[in-house]
Amino acid sequence: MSTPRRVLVVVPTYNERENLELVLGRLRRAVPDADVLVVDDGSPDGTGEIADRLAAGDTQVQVLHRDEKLGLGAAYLAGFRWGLDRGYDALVEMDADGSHQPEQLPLLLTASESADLVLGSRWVPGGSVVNWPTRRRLLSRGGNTYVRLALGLGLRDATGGFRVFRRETLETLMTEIVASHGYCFQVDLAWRAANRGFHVVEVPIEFVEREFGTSKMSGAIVREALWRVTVWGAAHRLGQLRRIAGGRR
Ligand SMILES: Nc1nc2c(ncn2[C@@H]2O[C@H](COP(=O)(O)OP(=O)(O)O)[C@@H](O)[C@H]2O)c(=O)[nH]1
Ligand SMILES: [Mg+2]
Repeated sequence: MSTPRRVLVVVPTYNERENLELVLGRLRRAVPDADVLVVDDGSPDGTGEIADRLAAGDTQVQVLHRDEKLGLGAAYLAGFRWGLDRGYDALVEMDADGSHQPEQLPLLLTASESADLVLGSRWVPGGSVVNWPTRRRLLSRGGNTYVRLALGLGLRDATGGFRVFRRETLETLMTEIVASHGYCFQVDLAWRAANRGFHVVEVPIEFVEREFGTSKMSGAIVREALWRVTVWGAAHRLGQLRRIAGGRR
């Protein structure tokens, strides 16, 4: 690609006091040209103030404060809107807890030069997970298998959140209302992108479980993902049946 792309890394935070400065430091060293937007949902532990301090010392770091915890999906949509309005060419999703290693982002960005959406993938050859308890490993593998079977989606890791979207991909996907609040937002966008015929590529990553702070994954988040994927899957299969019955295929 000849003209340099403007890249925005959107980093959602909720109670990431011990992690944010560390991970932003790594990110700024690994991809110095990229701008960063921290989207904080009013973290009670003061993460928002830490983000403000970091932004005050670095013109490439900005902060979007939201009043309350409205979920990962809503935080990302707000961050994407912010980035699209400011003309960024590529928008990146990355966790604030160090699980997504900023040093691997250049590989994802390179892949995104010839793809509409790049997924950092734990479950393709070369991908891995470090220090995850068996419960989380099973949840991720099981969740991804269910997504593949229910939706007929040929992706190995549709639930991950280390991604690069080309601007045009998001512009299209965001013309529809994205209703998912929790982590199922990730499946939602990957599924919509694939359905729309966008070129989706998986790049192996090493996912490292956080050292500090706690996960915000909850039973409610898993339940939302389960029922939404089931409903999408049923609608998808019904559509296929209708097409067969209508003799169009
Ligand atoms: N702004 C915002 N960030 C969130 C919310 N829920 C989770 N996060 C952030 O999303 C990222 C992934 O969350 P995490 O709890 O590590 O999930 P896990 O890796 O699946 O255990 C982290 O950077 C969290 O701080 C939310 O409701 N709002
Ligand atoms: Mg995490």
